[in-house]
Amino acid sequence: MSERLEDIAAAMVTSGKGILAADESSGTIKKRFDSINVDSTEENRRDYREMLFRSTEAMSNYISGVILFDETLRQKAADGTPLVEVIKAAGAVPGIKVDGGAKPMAAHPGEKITEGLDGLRERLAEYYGLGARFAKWRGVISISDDLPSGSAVRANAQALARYAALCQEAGIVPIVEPEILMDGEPGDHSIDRCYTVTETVLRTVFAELYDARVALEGMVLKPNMVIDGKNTRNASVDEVAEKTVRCLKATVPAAVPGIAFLSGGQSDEEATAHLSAMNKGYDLPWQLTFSYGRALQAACLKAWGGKPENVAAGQRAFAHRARMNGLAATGNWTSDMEKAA
Ligand code: 5MM
Repeated sequence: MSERLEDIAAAMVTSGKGILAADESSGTIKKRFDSINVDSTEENRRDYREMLFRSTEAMSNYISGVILFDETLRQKAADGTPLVEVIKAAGAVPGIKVDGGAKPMAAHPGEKITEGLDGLRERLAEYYGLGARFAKWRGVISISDDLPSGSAVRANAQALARYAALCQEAGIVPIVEPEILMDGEPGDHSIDRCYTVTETVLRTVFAELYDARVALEGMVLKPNMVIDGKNTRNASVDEVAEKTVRCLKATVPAAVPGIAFLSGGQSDEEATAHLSAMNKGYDLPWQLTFSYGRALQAACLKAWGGKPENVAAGQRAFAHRARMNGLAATGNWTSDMEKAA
């Protein structure tokens, strides 16, 4: 693989493939394992992720890159092969989550600011040495009638831009992830409120990226879709697709090679249907694909249940979701394919 930022970014958004977000931090993976009554030990986390990365059919056909948590980037498979090598052998690019998590923002009740810039230059150099060729930083934006505040949007956008510039300096492609929460509290916002907030946030993020001298050709954007809140969800697939595409076209420069959505708490099938509708119905200046965590892993996690004898079933579930989303990334998914499977 070539080491130019543009080439790495292009590989991450190859047509018909998308990114597996497997970068759950210790707290989040524990929550996921709690849901299937499995202890979150280092070995169980390794076994689970090894199962995903060794799903050859899914990985080599539909997954362009994998976002890892620090522990996983350093971990070895049961047979001693570094997990990074397992990912590379499947033809996918290894990536690393480098943010230090979203923390309560002082004097801003209900809002968060992502930490982790101190020492980032040194960490990026180490991660490059360990094989990471892209990174991810997530800014979290609350949404309600009154939120977000302008200062929380600006602070998060500036942190994303400073992170992105440091990544590019290190030869690493930054995934820039400003997430407007669909499943936060109160979760009763309309799709039009989500449109307004997403537009403001993306405008602010791209202004900060420009000021920070980030090369747009060497980054990938990971946004939320324009969608109503978890307690008001009823916008149709077509409405979500139309409003999301309109919002992105109004805010994301065509120099950005690709946009890879987060799933944000949508059901597996919703996340797939929305992506497919966007790719099918619109002429787009960038590649539009997925960078799902929950919407790629939920079925697999359940099928596995922490039992070695269920590894094949877990891999089948993951392969199915990966294939459905790979088809959605070219607008070729239909709901009949879910039933047939
Ligand atoms: C996999 O979850 C990622 C990391 O979460 P924490 O740092 O909170 O543990 C998360 O950033 C994820 O990459 C994106 O939100 C996309 O995942 P979903 O589940 O929303 O598709």
